Amino acid sequence: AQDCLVSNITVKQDFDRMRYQGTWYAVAKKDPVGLFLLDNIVANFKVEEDGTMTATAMGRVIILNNWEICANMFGTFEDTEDPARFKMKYWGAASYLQTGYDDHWIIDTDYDNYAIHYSCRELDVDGTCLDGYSFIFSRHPDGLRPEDQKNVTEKKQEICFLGKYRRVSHTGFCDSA
Ligand code: AZE
Repeated sequence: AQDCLVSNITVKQDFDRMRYQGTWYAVAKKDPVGLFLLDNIVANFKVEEDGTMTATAMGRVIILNNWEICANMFGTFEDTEDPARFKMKYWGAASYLQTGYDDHWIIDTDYDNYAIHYSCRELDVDGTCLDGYSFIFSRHPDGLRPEDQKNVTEKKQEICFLGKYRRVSHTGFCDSA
C-alpha cells in the first residue's frame, strides 16, 4: 500500500500458524506511543490443541521510576476471516505490566528465517496509521540473513514504517528470567 492506507496493507497469503510456531527473536522494531518493550525481545508462538494460537514474550522494559525488569508477557489470538490477521489480547505475568487488545498482522514470513509483524493501534482520519508498532522477527538471534534483507526492506516500505525501525539488541538481559 504505497498510499499508506491501513485498509490497503496486504498480509501473508494462506498463513500457516502451525509452521509459525516456536521461537522468534525480534531484530528490529518500530515503537508505538508510550511504554514499550525496549530490547532483548523474544517471542514464542504455539498452537493449542483446540487450534487457538497463543504466545509468550519476554523483553526488557523500564517502568515507573527507572525500574528495569524483564516483562514476562502472554498473548492469545482471536481469529478473523483472514488467516494472517489476528486480534491479540495480551497481559503481563505481573500486575504492573501492560494489558491490551491489539491488531496482530503477519505481513510476510518464510516460517524458517524471517517474519514481519504489524499492528496499528489508532487510525488517522485519512485512513493511515496514527499510532502503531511493528516487529521484524528472525529465527536466528544474531539477525536476518543477508538474502532476506531486501524483501524485509520492501515490506517495511509497504507498511509505511520504513526509516522508523530501531535495532533490537540481545545482550542476555532476560536469559535468566
Ligand atoms: C508480541 C509477540 C506476541 C506476544 C506478545 C507481544 C507483545 C507484547 C507487548 C508487551 C508490552 C509490555 C509492556 C510492559 C510494561 C507482539 C511481542 C504479548 C506489546 C509495555
